[in-house]
Amino acid sequence: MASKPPVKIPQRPVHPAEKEGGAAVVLERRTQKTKPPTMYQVVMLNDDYTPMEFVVIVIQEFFNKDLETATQIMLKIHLEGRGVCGVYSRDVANTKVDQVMGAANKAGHPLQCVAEPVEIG
Ligand code: TYC
Repeated sequence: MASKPPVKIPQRPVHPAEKEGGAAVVLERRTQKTKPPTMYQVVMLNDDYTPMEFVVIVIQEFFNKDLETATQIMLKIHLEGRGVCGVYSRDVANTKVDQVMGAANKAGHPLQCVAEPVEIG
């Protein structure tokens, strides 16, 4: 039976200074770690024309809320003028806005929603 070729074990990269017998280069850990990405809240706005039922369906469908939670969010928007439907990375938040606006336009409702950065600290 033919013998298997030797297995190559990956070696850590060696700095040329080490090979020369010189001191290895030591990188110090940065004190400031990479900051987490800005998150975006998708805020839905009140208007006088979009039916409450439509808003509840949209919140359930695009923000994965159950009927009770969606109804609470809709009522908050209705009473206070605006309400947060969810918090996401920038791309996901913008996609949610597009989905909501697309569904509202298709149904002929003036429903508006926006993505805004979440303040931290
Ligand atoms: N104010 C609307 C009405 O009375 C309901 C509504 C709620 C509309 C939330 C938009 O984001 C909204 N039919």
